[in-house]
Amino acid sequence: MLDTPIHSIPNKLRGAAANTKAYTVGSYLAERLFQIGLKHHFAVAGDYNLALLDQLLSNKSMEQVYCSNELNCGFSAEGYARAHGAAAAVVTFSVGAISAFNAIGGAYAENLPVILISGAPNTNDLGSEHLLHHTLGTHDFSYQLEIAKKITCAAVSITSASDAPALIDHAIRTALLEKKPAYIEIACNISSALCAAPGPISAVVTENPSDQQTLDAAVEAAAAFLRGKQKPVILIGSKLRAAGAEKAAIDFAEAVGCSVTVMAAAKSFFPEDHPQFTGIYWGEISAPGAREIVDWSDAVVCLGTIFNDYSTIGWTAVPSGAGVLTADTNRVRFDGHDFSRIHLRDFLAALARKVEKRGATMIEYERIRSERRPEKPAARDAKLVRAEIVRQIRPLVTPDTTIIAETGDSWFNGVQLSLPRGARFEVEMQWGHIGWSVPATFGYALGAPGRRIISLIGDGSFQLTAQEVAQMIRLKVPAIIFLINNHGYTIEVEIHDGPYNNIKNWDYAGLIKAFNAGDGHGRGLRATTGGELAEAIKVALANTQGPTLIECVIDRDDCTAELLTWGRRVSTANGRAPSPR
Ligand code: DPX
Ligand code: MG
Repeated sequence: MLDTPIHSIPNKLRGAAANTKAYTVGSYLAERLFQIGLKHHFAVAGDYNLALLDQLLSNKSMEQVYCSNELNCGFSAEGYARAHGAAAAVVTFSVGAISAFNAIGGAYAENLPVILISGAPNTNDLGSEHLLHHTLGTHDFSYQLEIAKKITCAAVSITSASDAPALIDHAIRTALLEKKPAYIEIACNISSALCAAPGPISAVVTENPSDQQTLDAAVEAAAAFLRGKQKPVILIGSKLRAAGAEKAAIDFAEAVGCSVTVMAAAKSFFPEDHPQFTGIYWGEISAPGAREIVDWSDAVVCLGTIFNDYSTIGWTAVPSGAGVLTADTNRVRFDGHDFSRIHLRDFLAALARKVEKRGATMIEYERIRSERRPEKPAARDAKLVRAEIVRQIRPLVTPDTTIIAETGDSWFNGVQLSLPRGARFEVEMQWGHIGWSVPATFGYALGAPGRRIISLIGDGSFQLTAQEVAQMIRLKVPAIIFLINNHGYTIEVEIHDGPYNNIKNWDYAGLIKAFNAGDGHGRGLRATTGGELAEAIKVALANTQGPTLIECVIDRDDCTAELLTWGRRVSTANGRAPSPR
């Protein structure tokens, strides 16, 4: 999260509610979204939400941004939340919301506070004999709320203007505190009804403090635990950002003085130019030295880590045993202890003041570290290969760059890029929805204007959500999209091959002309050699008026070595026989 993340905006800057103004349910919601720092909300129109969209438009401090479909709308908001701390998406009932639910599941898995707002049936139709369009064709309209309850941290249905302020505040507050999505359904005849004015925003954004006694006990016990260890290492996980603990993790790491390894899903959450950064830890496919440092350590301090089948390479790399200390957003566990109701950043800040230096893993790492060998440029007219694409992208990564890496070999290509201080890296590794990166790029770019956005995406993934490039053209978003056309689902080929991994080829570069439709400034270029790629990159860097998509054509089996190793292990894990009951 960049620039002005929600949790760091001082209350006085969040906009005071103008109590003299008359508020409707919709303008109340708009005011709250603005007060929590949103400058945009994403939307797809439908008759159940039109009156609500009008109300949201009445707030001139926020821009309404339109998406091509509701899945993309949800993922655009998800990308915006990554850049900006929170986001909102507005959709119509069922046909819209149920598509958006997929992205909301993603926001849940990725710990991002995305507020999904759905228009809903007129209150006069509830409990009546009326059948309504965009519903299952029964008299029960509650199914959408019931589904939403499963995939959000708070789901409310607003059928009365007088209840609206409390319900809206509850949903937004819970999302911000838990860093999870929330759902607000508003009956279409209620959004323009008058309601109370918003009170102070502090009621929505103020966190509960850590429990001081628990914090003291946890820090005492953790300091004693670390005192008994010679070779601790820190492992950074993707929940660190949601916990707002990135800075606290740096201070803690410097106090301990040990090696710091970072999980792939958390790349960029600890600076890669920091002297204690020891590389990406991903079991067998770790950066050189990182795996050894974790394996040889006698304590692994896991900060916001998520160990799933992918991040552990089919359960082959799970730190376990008495040497593991797990510190999560609100909970710390290790060696017979389990403390809750303490914020990770409070825990790290207090522990940093208590720990003794333990630099053995740094000494060890200095002995075994190997510098990456500079890659040789390919001949300008040689057929394009994957390694040459990565080589040419490296110098584009500046401190103000964000790399957005799609599920597929793009994960492994992206992980290979070194990040200067300030550069960010976004992946959706827990949810892993192919196609996420196109709308997420759109949303991220709006949430972080001024940053250079470089997206890496495979051909198969692009086919799911390609339309959102048209919205980037509409809003003149100058993202650079490297579309790796390897003619299929290569990652799936490596996990388990079959005819289902072949896809219909598209003229990806040519598609941009169709999206421009005469008045856009998107550029679409195809590179089949290193020389063509270098020329295309020059065009992309010069295009400030819209996105540039560079279709990089490579062989179907030209992938990273990491993908091959990872794919074999994941395939073995997937293929385990059922255990006897
Ligand atoms: C699937 C995946 O072309 O990337 O580098 O060629 O693998 P690579 P592509 O974008 O292909 C992606 C493809 C089909 N995963 O290899 S990762 C299964 C899947 C998923 N999400 C959704 N459906 C299927 N991850 C929505
Ligand atoms: Mg592919």
